[in-house]
Amino acid sequence: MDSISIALIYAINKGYQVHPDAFAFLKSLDCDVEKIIKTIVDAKNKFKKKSPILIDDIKNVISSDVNGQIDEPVITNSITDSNDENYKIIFDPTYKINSENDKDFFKLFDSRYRKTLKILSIRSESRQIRKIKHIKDLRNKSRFSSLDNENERGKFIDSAFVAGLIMSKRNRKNDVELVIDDTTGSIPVVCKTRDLINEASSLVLDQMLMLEISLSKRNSNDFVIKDIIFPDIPEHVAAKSGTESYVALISDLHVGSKYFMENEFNDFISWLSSDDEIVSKIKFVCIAGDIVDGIGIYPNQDKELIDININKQMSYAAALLQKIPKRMHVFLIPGNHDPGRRALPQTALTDLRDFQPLENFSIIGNPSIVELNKVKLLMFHGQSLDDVIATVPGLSYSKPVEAMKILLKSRHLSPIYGNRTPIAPESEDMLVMDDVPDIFHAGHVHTTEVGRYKGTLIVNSGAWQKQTKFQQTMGINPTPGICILVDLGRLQSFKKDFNY
Ligand code: D5M
Ligand code: FE
Ligand code: ZN
Repeated sequence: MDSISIALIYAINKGYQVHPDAFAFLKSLDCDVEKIIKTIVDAKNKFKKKSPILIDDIKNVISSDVNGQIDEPVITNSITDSNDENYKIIFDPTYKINSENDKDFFKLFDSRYRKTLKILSIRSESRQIRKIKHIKDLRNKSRFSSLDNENERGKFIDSAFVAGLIMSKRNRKNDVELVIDDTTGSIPVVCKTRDLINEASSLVLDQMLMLEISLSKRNSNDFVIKDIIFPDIPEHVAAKSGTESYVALISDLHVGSKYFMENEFNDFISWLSSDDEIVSKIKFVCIAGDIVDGIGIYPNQDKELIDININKQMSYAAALLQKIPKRMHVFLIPGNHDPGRRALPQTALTDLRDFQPLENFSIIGNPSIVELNKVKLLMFHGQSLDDVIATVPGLSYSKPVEAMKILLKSRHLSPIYGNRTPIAPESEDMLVMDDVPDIFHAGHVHTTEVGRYKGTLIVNSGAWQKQTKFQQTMGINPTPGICILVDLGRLQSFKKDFNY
């Protein structure tokens, strides 16, 4: 029996149908189809879903296989006859999420350290990184002048490199003290100059950094920081698709809330079906989470809900979304108001996946990376922006782009652990930004803003919910009812406002 037949029988025995398109797709693949089907069936079992196996399920498994056990075929989707509009799902955490019974964060932070070290390894200084234990040993030897020769002692005292996670930051009268931790130990290090103190103000706890340090000449116990090296994204020329085509970026619908702007949202959907010249060029729509308002998310929310049944909220949202023209491909990720676990990374909204009229949708996890006509787009709801805005001086909810830059600089979507954003103890840190995105799309703060950082277009796509009472008391002034359009050909953006 061939492996496709074995895979099919396996699925059927477990009670799963394979959609005919998915079957045809499987046949076209040159990789371990048994393993793919087994992964999907196991995941569906875990989420207690009896829905048929679809093409998107297969693509998700292929694109999330990091161990390379499945030979990665090229998975592109043509959505027009001319074959020039296509997309790939580069990363979706849904089938990699595995931490349900795990409470151990050691592996997560170890993975963060290792993955970010790999990112730092393109910098020439990284070759000089020494383990913290080694640095401490050298300091002790140096204190007793027992280093082999004066030269070695001088060099060590003058400059050494370490890399690790920032465990604490203390602003003192004349300086800032950081504690940095790698797999061998931790040491306090001090920023003394104005420039370094300034730079240190924008770093956040638990992010990975590389530091150049020297041993203080005055007190041979203290390490002084000479340079802070962020993992950062490199200055780059973003990929452009070559031809003019648009992606529409939106987020934070909050269907079910009294404040959901249904009229404006319906106008947006109708506009997508109009014969506007721009609309004819919109090929993709990205929705960055908070599809519904959920229940029990913030104090006294029930008084602000039209519908206190989450399933009703979801099917109402699906009924609106299915009116998006089928010629557009839609990518949809969950946010902190949507059903499912709150901790990052979040799995795809499986309830929506089973909604048949959404056949032009890729319903994927948070965060996800998609490639649209060669342009790499990172989608993230943006929960961690709360923590970044709360801890970095000078940031505010009205300017989310600055906070999104901090995430790019730290090459992590949610560096701060233990504040408002829950993070799950996965054995791999899927929030490290391995790839440099051409477009970084988030929502959550309900304020639209566009910016650019080192070649990456940064978009916060606002909301479709008017200011809630809660936001009013928090002093948050949203700018809802706006869609951000990005021309994938030139990576230029503009706003389309549906307020009247
Ligand atoms: O978040 C909508 C906006 O409200 C966003 O700017 C964050 C802010 N927000 C949400 N919860 C809180 C709390 N607890 N304190 C301060 N600010 C908050 P959304 O996810 O849509 O509710
Ligand atoms: Fe929201
Ligand atoms: Zn949110």
